[in-house]
Amino acid sequence: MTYQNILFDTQNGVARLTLNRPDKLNSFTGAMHAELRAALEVVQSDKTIRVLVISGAGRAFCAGQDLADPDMSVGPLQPDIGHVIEQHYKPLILTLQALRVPTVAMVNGIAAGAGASLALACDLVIAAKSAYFLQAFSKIGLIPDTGGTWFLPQRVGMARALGLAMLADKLPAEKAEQWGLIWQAVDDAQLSASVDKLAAQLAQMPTRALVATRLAMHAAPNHTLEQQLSVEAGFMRELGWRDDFKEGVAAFQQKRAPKFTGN
Ligand code: T3D
Repeated sequence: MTYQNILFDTQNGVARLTLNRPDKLNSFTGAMHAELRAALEVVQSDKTIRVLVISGAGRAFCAGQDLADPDMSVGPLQPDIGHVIEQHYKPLILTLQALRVPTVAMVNGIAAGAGASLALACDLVIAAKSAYFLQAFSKIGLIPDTGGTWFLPQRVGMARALGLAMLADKLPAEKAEQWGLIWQAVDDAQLSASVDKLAAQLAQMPTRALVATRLAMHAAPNHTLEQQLSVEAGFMRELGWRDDFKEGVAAFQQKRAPKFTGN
C-alpha cells in the first residue's frame, strides 16, 4: 500500500509508524485511519517485526480527530460521532491492545484529544519535555474517548483524571511522568536517541512474554486475586512451552546473554 497520511517502515525488527499531516498537527482523518489499519495489519502479520514505535511528524504527536474532515460525517445519523468511534477509534485501540509486539509512543509534541489517548494505548510512552497532553474534549462538548476514560483514572487516579478531563488544561510531559501517566519525559534533544535505544532493547526481548505482560496487567482490574492468579498461570503455562523460555533458562545456566527470537 502507498501511504499518503502516515510514514511506515521497518528496520532491524523495529516498525516505525509516523502520523504525517504536520500542517494539521497530525489530526486523524478517515483516510489516515484506513492507512493506520493497513500498517497495523502488516505489524500483526510480519513476524520479523518485534516492536512498534508510533510518533508524529512536525511539532505535534497528534491533535485528535480532524474537526474538518468530511469523511467523519458518514453514518446513519448526521452527525453520528458514535458511529465514527465504533468504525475507527474503537478498532484502532483494540488492535493496539492485542498487537503481537510491544508498542512505544514517541510523543514528540502536542498530544490532544484522541491523540493523547492513542499515546496512552501504547505500552510505553516517552515524551519530549516540551510536549504536552491535552484532554481537549470538554472544550468542544465531548468526553475523553479512544480509551481516555479507561486509561486516565487507572494511571493518575480519579481526582486527577476528572480534573484533566473536565478542565482541559495542558499537562506538560514532565508532570505527566511525575503523575504516572507516562513512562518517561526526556530532553527534546535526547528523544530520538532514547526511543531508538528502547526500541532496539525491546526488539531483542522475548516478545510473547512482553505482550502477555500487557494482556495480564490490563485484565487484572476485572478480576479477583484468585481469578488473576489463574490468568497468570495460563500465560505462564503457554510461555513455558516457548523457545524464548528455553533460551532464557539456558542462557542463565550457561552464564551468557540470551538470544531471544520472539518464538
Ligand atoms: O467525529 C468526531 O469528532 C469523533 C472523534 C473525536 C475524538 C477527538 O479527538 S475530539 C478532540 C479533537 N481535537 C481537538 O479538539 C483539538 C483541536 N486543536 C486544538 O485545540 C489546538 O490546535 C491545539 C491546542 C492542539 C494546538 O494549538 P496551537 O495553537 O499550537 O496550534 P493551532 O494553530 O491551533 O493548530 C495548527 C493548525 O492545525 C491549524 O491549522 P491552520 O489554521 O494553520 O490551517 C489548526 O486548525 C490545525 N488543527 C489543530 N488541531 C486540529 C486541526 N485541524 C483539524 N482538526 C484538529 N483537531
